[in-house]
Amino acid sequence: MARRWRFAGSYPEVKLKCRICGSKAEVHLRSHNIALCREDFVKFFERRLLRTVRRFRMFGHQDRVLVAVSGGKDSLGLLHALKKLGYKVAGYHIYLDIDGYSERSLERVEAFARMEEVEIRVEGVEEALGCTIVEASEKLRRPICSLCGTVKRYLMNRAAEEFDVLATGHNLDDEAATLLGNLLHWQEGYLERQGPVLKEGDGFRRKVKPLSFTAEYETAVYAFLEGIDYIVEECPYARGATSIFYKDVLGRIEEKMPGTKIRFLGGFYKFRGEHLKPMDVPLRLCTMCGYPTTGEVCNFCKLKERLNSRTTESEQYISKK
Ligand code: Q46
Ligand code: ZN
Repeated sequence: MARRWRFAGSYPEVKLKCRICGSKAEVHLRSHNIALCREDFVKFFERRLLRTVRRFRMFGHQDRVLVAVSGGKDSLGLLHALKKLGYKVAGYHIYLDIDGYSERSLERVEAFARMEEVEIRVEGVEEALGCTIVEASEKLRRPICSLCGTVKRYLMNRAAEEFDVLATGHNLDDEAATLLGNLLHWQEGYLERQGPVLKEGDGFRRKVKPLSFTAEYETAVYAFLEGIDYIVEECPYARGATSIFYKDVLGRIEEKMPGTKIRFLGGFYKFRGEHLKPMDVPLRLCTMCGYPTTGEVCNFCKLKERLNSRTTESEQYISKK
């Protein structure tokens, strides 16, 4: 679903001046109660990103950071900004093979890699799983997004092995919507783990979300101003997702009370740091692939096994006929 982003300049009645330099403002950030010109907005965006990285000790200039990129504004904007700020970055894209959406995403990712001269590794789900996500969902009659989540998590963790940190483009709107969902359903385990940093350990690399305090509107404006050609459409399976409903609800609250999202999430992180301790779940190595897991076999290998047994069952059925 394509969204339209509003710039202050698109309202003839709004004559705002940049808080920093006094020239004509083009970006109005109601949640921060400031208006900025293009150049100062870009600086503001990058400064806050840097502050978030440092405040949560996400990584340093000596670390190699793998940025997971979908082809959208958040992840490409993050990779671009981190590179500009002098971090050692590379991108990682998972080709999902979904309708025409995946081709269009890959085109954007490849064009970005050429233009920015940054390495972006591409991995296809089909090679890793033996079939596409859509085929897996049809064969196992399971919701596509839950399979997709399992596969993406596994592949990302595996790809991050050669790096120090794995960064994703989750923004303030994503994180606030996740928090709302976790609170509404009182998902204690998820609440304990929801944060801008997931510590490394037992074979997993540290996972970080440097855009946790940056609104989706701001990443869209940044990507536009920095000339990033990103994919605007969302995955067709995202339509009707509960997370989008939560984002809309929070968006309406934000309209009435600017700054609510940032206070909601920031307040939770503070509370979590003081009162919630994520439980230490002992991990062992998957007996099939050797990757860390809580059980004997990891979810990805279980999925592969189920798909293989389905294929064998249908082959037997056909050969009997
Ligand atoms: S989970 Fe579902 Fe997303 Fe995968 S199938 Fe598309 S909407 S891409 S974040
Ligand atoms: Zn495994």
